[in-house]
Amino acid sequence: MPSPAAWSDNERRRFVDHGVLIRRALVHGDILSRARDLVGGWLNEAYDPARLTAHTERSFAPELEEHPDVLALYRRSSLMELAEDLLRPARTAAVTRAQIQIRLPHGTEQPVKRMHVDGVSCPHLEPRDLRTFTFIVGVVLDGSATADAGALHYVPGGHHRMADYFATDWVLGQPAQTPDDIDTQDGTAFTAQPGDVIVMHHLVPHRVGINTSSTPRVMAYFRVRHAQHRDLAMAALSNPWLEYPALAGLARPGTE
Ligand SMILES: O=C(O)CCC(=O)C(=O)O
Repeated sequence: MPSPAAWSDNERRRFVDHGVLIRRALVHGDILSRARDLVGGWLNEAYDPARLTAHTERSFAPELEEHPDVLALYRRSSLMELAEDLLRPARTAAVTRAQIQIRLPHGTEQPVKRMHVDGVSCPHLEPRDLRTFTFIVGVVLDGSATADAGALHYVPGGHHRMADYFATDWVLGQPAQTPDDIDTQDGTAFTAQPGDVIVMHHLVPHRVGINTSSTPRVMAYFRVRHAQHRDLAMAALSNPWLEYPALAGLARPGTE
């Protein structure tokens, strides 16, 4: 049984191969319910439908991004320790804000998100802006039990393909977010219950679709950066293990 705040050798190897790790029911009790109630309250009382596209591109409930009860999902569960463990012996930069993403029940004109890698060629950024990070941690707060209920879909192992793409076919400033062979994939749905957690390498392409259920799917995301990410960001696009000193040796020869 792995320690709740450390990754087992098998999990590390799986992260190197698939770029994704999942821990079920990692966040629970008051930590989960306080954050869920805060976001639920915002959705009922403060959400302005005129801002749907902006919220979908950036974050819902921007007023709550730095709220202690939202940050507690990361800081007061074992997530912060797990995040630090993945980069050890490198240090992580402090995580000071959350992104809240809600997929509203079908019938709302919410834009879908095609396959992309965060912070590169985003529609809401200047093409030459890079807003990358090392990996993302997502916590399900509500909904998302099935694939068509607005689940996050990711391409397992897609970080290898994206690193190759960034090394060979891509230039900073171009509008295309992913190569065609990634863009046309459905991806694997992160079918999950509240409290389940996904840890995903920054280079893993992902998308979200419509939510055909009657319940909003609510997730809180935390972007984790290597302490020197600003200097490493460009090179890390084509070298997935540059920021993970302990994982570089586990990568399969020829995949990077
Ligand atoms: O809604 C989600 O779960 C994912 C959103 C997403 O891919 C993003 O904000 O870049």
